[in-house]
Amino acid sequence: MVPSGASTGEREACELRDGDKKRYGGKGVLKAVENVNSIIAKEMEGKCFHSQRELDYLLIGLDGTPNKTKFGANAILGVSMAFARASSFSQNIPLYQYLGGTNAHILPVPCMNVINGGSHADNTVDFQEFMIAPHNAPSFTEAIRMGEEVFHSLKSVLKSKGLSTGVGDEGGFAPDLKSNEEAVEMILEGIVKAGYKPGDDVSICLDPATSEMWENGKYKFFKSTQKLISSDDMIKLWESWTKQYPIILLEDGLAENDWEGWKNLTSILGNKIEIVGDDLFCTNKAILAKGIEQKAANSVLIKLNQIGTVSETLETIELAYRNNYNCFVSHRSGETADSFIADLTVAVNAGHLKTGSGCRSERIEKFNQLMRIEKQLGSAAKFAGINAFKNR
Ligand code: 2PG
Ligand code: MG
Repeated sequence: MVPSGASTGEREACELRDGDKKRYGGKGVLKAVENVNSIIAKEMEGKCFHSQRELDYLLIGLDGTPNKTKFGANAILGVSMAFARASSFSQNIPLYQYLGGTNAHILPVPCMNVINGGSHADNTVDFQEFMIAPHNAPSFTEAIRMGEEVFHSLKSVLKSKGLSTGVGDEGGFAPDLKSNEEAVEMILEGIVKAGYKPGDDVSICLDPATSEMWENGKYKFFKSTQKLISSDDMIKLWESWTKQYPIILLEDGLAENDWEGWKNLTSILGNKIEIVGDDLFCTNKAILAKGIEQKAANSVLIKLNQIGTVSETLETIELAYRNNYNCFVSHRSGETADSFIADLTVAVNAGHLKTGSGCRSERIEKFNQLMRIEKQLGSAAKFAGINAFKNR
């Protein structure tokens, strides 16, 4: 199983779709499946692979293109992840231990996307993701309880104001609001109503996904006011939001092609909050290396399907850690029932992940797997808490 995104970065590995408009509106994946069942299967049958890297680099070599356009990263990643699972079974160790070794023990803060906007919902909110981070908990399992309580108290706040409580792509509510600020204010009300203290117990993380707003060198509020603002003004907006609200993490606060802006943003806010590059880096080691050199961020979003193999994902994570960057593990807006990213998060002790809100089983399954891992690790498990975030 491989996921798929709605707001993809330009430099992501290729997701091969059939393009036959008569089937699934062109989104079919018969070609990718055929690539697995014929070409890739033939190369693998009867062979012995001694490591994940041996298999992944065989696949990368067979494809032979820089962006996996021949087989499709969706074909390659499915095989790569299946191999990881099969290896963990054959070695009789849990997947997180196969991927991360003996030191895998940190349970992440679940950053739960409780209000959806942007390309993930048909509402009036421009920014894509408004997340809560329940960090003041003794364990992951308790953090989930806190998050769920806030999610449901937010529902009652919205309901009391006559707003819609239907959900968007990632399971967050998707009401029509008067402004983007109102989304944060509703969440703060929900946190208080659930009996928690904003900032002390539960903080806010944002992914406005501003590559979607980028138009001719400016940012367009494409769903609300249609207003156009400059990169400098967008940075000023984040400065004022971070003063006003308990925000601890900002992902894609600027667009993937606004590199100068990213450098400015990081010089201004990079010692206060976590600045995560998603579309900016696309989990790509070479692009991340450029970002590190240019001081464009202080954290990288990790999505396996942006790069297309388990090994390359682990290489990007290693590069990040060696350069004092954080890694924020992520689902896609189009998710599957697979919980691979739950194990990956513990494997690399990433300390935080985002995988949706408090509903929709494809999101909840990751939380369930993390609770299973926490139980399995027993006294060796450590909940990351607030320290997982840069500058905390
Ligand atoms: C993002 C992701 C996941 P998508 O922008 O971070 O939340 O969205 O999968 O649509 O790219
Ligand atoms: Mg993003």
